[in-house]
Amino acid sequence: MASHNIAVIRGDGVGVEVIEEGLKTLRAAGKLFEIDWNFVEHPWGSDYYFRHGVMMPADALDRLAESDAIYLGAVGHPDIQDHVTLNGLLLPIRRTFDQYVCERPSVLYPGVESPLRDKSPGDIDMVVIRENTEGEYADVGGFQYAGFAEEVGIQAGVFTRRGCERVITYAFELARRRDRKRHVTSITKSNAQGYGMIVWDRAFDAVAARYPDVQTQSLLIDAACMDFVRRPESFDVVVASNLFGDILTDIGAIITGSMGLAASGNIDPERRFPSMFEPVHGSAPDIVGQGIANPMAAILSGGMMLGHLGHADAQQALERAVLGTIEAGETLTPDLGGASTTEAVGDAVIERLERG
Ligand code: GGG
Repeated sequence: MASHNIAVIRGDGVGVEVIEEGLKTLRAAGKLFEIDWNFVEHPWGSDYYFRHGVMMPADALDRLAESDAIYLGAVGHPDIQDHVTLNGLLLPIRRTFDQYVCERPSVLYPGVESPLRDKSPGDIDMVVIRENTEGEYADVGGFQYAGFAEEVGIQAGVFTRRGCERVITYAFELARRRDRKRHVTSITKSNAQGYGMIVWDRAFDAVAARYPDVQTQSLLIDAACMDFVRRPESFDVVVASNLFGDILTDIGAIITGSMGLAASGNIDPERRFPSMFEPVHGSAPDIVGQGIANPMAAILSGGMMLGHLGHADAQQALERAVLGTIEAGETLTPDLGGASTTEAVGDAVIERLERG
């Protein structure tokens, strides 16, 4: 029997609610596929911040380092500025554990209606690979005359050739593994950002030359936003910087029906450190406590964690159970047009999983 230590950070808002369902489904998958889970819960996030003035304790990263993977809900609270929650928890984890790949699939599943006209299941099936440790999210910059009328904020984007090449290489390997269109799109803005994005473009060209069997295109971020809406079927694997990837994956989530279906993995491909799996959505304070958040993104993120830990069969079974629940259309949360609760959706997925 395989055994895994998983650090669980439910975090804030609906993160707490959807992770409950994610854990339920992982336990059910564990029974079916002989996986012994040791879930270690860490009560970090905004409530912890209100009590201690920090999002997580000083030794948090050391404690997380002992785990095989991290399962995260969401961070964000209306009474705390978002840069505090992000820089206090999410970003240090991604950087410390060199989770330089953020893998975010966008798939239009059968039974889900896209807001785009004439898009059928299968028409949209892409994966955005977001650079996750540098770029526009680099913690480099500063203020001068902070708080005064003359205040200045400098925000540097950091694009290293090594950082760009390694994430782009991951995208090409994924295009080969998917073996769908064998196509990689690079997202750039080197017409306006003539340093960092030039390094990105050079890295892309250098990596592409090593993969003659993979077709490529390079799109400016503005054109890419347009094409995600206009012809999403043209994409297979998309590789983008930290900020561009973040923006594109919200579009990817919404054209495939709901933020509540968008799963993600923050991955250290070299497996030196724990990778972290989380729904793309945030803490959704507008619906917290109502029991109506869609847990499917958290469940599918748990599925990605299963795959990462070597349980492809369990991942596929869990995905089939989620897709079956969507297609049946009986137990869905309001974002997908249903009237069911978060808990009922978790139960429905488990029932299907156990039925096989
Ligand atoms: N579950 C993910 C989450 O809480 N996201 C909050 C957020 O704002 N993330 C920004 C980012 O991933 O860059």
